[in-house]
Amino acid sequence: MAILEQFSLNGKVALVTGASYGIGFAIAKGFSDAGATICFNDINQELVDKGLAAYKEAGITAHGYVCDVTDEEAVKGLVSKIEQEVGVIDILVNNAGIIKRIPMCEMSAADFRKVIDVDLNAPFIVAKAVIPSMIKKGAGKIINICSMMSELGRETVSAYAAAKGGLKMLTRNIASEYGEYNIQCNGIGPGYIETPQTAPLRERQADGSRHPFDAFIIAKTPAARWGKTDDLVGPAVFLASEASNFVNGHVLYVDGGILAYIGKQP
Ligand code: NAP
Ligand code: GCO
Repeated sequence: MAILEQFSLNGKVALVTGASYGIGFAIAKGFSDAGATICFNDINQELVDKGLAAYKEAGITAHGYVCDVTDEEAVKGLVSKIEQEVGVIDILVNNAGIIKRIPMCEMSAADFRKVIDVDLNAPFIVAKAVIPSMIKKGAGKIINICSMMSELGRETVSAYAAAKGGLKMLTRNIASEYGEYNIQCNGIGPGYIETPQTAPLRERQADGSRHPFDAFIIAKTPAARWGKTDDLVGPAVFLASEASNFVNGHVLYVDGGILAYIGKQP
């Protein structure tokens, strides 16, 4: 197969969760540019409508569904609807996620559980729903959106770090358990990316100066900038395509070098 053909997603059906905007939307758009048919879900009709309008504006006919990824019955219904209306899901991206920035000793167990539910239990639930058809088809790609917090800790994100660290291990376990069926499960670990999720960390100060966390991230990142959602598209297409057929259980960090760097010397 010619080298560029290996990266083609022609004829593939992709489901990207929580992909009305942000990282999920950028990845889905990249998949469509590479030839895939796009299915996405989001938590409510308003977000799905917003997503459908954004895909339409980008010239993409996407299939949008309302589905809470923490609800196992709803996820089973979503997957069987997509199989009937569009086809068997060849590529799953577990992108939907939430974060709660609360110091650990002030965080309720209910809030901790909520983050684990969306960021760790849900990828398990959605992967479990798509794997049987992938096995029957003899191929499948699962990409879990991990984080810097799959490797690093920081103040206020205990639940998120626990979930994303767990997601890294779920990725390795899916690869271990289903690799023999030609299913590849890998992670993408984005660095600090400009999306609404990180907007509070980039808010300008009253005097117009950078938010201290914003300045901290620029100093911590060898690329000296925040990532853009488009920075994740090439890596995602690679992990969704036949070019990565022998890459399994890997987390590809797309972080401008953060994990390689000890930080600026004083
Ligand atoms: P985001 O706000 O996390 O977008 C995720 C989408 O998932 C939103 O549309 C959200 O809806 C939806 N969602 C939340 N709970 C859901 C549920 N139970 N069922 C279905 N959909 C649900 O924005 P993002 O920054 O693009 O993040 C995407 C993924 O990348 C997340 O997993 C995040 O943790 C991860 N990530 C982000 C960064 C970054 O710097 N931005 C870095 C590393 C990893 P709502 O709008 O209602 O919340
Ligand atoms: C935070 C951020 C991060 C990023 C991302 C890093 O508060 O530290 O929100 O967790 O969103 O996941 O990779």
